[in-house]
Amino acid sequence: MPFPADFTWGAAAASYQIEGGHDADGKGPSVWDMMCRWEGRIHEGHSGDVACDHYHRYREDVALMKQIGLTAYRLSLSWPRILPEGVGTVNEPGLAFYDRLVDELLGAGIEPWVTLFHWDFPLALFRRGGWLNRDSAEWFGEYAAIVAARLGDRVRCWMTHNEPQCFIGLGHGSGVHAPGLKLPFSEQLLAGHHAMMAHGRAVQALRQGAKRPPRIGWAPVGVIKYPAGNDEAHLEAARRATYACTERHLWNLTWFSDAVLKGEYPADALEAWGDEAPAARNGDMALMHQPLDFFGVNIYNALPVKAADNAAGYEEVKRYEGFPITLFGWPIEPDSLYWGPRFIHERYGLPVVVTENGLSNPDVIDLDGRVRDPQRIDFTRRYLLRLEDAIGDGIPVEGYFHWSVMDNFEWAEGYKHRFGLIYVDYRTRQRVLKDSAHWYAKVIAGNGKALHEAV
Ligand code: GCO
Repeated sequence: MPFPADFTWGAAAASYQIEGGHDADGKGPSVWDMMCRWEGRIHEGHSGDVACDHYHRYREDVALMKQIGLTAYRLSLSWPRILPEGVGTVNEPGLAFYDRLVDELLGAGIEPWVTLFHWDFPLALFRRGGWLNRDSAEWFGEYAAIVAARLGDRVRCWMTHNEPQCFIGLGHGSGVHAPGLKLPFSEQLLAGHHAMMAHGRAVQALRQGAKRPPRIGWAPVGVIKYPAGNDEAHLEAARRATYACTERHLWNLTWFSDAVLKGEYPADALEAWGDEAPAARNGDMALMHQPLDFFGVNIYNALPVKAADNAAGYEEVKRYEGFPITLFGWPIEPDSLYWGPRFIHERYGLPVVVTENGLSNPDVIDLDGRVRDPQRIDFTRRYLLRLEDAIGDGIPVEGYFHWSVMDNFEWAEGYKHRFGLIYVDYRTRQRVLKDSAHWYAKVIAGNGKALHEAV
């Protein structure tokens, strides 16, 4: 049975999506608090003001996590809850919340995996230019140092940024996410450049300030291509396509990852994007390029490609009509959890942790009070079986975090989508363990054995 004995079986969530308490106990506003007050930007005017009210109900939530048997929980910290102005004066009650949460998790035998930035950027710093300001690297470093000093005696596993492709591309390009900017490509790349320097500063701060020797990674989107056929030519085509970075957008694997893991931007992108690429000053790339302990990656799907007789050497394959999709419309592609970790490990050499994977499903509480979500069970089973294949083929995969531990605020989509193992009734904030949570509990208890048993 290939899952290693110490495999991490987790679930994930993010501060703005579940906490609520948007102005509780001295918290400052984030760009998401701003965006949610911007008319017409969020589905039906929803906001994360209360969300799952996890800020007040974290004890109940940790108890539910324990019931599922999670060995780890991936949370993110709200930067403006800790530093209302983003820098300067620390909001002690905000920091104390994370203290209590970490203690509660450890008391339940659940290892906290902490993400420093999952998109709730302090509004005060946005007004000073946000990621477009080169000083943002120092701001983020200051925040990371405060967190390391406070939580670093108990937290061992850290991630810096969640999905730079999204908070830059959607936040500063398409404007669909906060802060809602539609900047020219060159400005998006500049913001991303500073965010990667911020990543570097944060890694340094964690290594300097954390008492427990930290294990540090990050959590970008895995933009993955997989071979549409079995032979070597298609495999090589998929590898090339996964590593390619020439199209003028941020939906690629290598632009940010090469910077962080190799200390250079990919040559094909620099050639294709020319003057639009940021002019790195002396030391910028070295700062981004800090040693990491694992490559965390969020993988939901992937795109099939095949070998082709063209300049690129590959082309996308159209999916068949009626191809399975989730409520979000995202294709169900279990192969992504095989090829994603494999191609990432081949390029960057680090052990891989799947920091997010899951689906949006139209779950309801049935008349008898149960939440039956066979689609989530089937989806997760298919994906995890492919992850197991990757491990079987020698790819070091150390953990898997289901997105999400509970239904939550899905950004511009508001509460339309339910990704949770735990159902949340937003009228009452009542929680119900879905059938998938009970099934996942069995998977965890047997270290993956249940994946091979009929559901
Ligand atoms: C992400 C997002 C999550 C989303 C999830 C589903 O990291 O993409 O961080 O916050 O809720 O991916 O879209």
